Amino acid sequence: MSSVSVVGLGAMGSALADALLAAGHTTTVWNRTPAKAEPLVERGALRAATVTDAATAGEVVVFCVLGYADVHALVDTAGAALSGRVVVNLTNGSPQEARELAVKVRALGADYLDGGIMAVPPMIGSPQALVLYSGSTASFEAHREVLQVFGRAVYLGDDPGQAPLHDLALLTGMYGMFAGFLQSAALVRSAGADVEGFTTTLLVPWLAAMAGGLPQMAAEAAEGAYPAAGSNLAMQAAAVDTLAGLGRAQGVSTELLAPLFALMRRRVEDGHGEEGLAGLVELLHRG
Ligand code: FVH
Repeated sequence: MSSVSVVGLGAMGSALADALLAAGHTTTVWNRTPAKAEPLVERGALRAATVTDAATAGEVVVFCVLGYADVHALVDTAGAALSGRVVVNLTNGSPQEARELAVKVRALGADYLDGGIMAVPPMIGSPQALVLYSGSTASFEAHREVLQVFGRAVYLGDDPGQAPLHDLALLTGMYGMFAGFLQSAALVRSAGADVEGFTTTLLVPWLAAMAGGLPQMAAEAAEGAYPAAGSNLAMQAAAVDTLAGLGRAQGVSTELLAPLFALMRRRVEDGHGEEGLAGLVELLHRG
């Protein structure tokens, strides 16, 4: 069992501390607004009076606050008390912010791991929760058991920026899926049809089937070569004109997917109509 401190007891920090307590780890907690520590103390957590005390108490010090500016201020306050500790920062931010914080933490004599939580607070501690880590390999290996308390722990290498980069890339994929759902739900509702039935019996299985093609598209994007497997881009670009037309006819805005359709047309105009859809990566990232 390890001694772990959790700094920041919002919805997520409280869930993390709860999971540590449930797993039997000695858990010290600190929050700017002290009252939020109460329920955790009642369940067996130790209360730190200051963030410096929290840093002193834990071999592993987890930060989960609103933003990086807050983490910087807290790390500055704890200062030398972090020496010899492993700082695990689970606050959302950018790859660059993670790298800059890692430099500051290492200068204090601590190790740094950045983490991206792919879960909402009620999922923490369940097999459905995924947490991405990057930074110190030795610290990830040494504290793997603690980190697995939060959910499936996936390590992405020693560059601290990799966890936030992959976190943001996963969120990007998720929002793309939500965009498709919102547009199709609006279309179905505009026709007076059953949105819930459509979603459950048709859309979810359809998206699952289409997701099966993503590994092949990923291989093409990695290679930079886009052979069309049945559905070339010229055909798809023509079909999206029909989609946009249906939206207009039904009084449904087409603004959500319009940028994607514009990219498809541009790629065809650039002479890549015989290729597959994954070729749009070339317009988004000019390597
Ligand atoms: N909740 C979620 O679904 C997502 C899942 C993915 C990861 N995010 C990120 O986790 C960070 C914390 O999110 P949270 O849900 O715990 O957020 P809140 O419930 O709003 O709690 C915020 C805590 O941050 C403390 N805090 C804010 N500013 C400061 C500061 N200047 N100094 C010290 N602490 C600060 C706040 O303290 P208080 O207001 O209670 O005094 C809360 O403990 C976040 O990066 C998400 O993006 C969550």
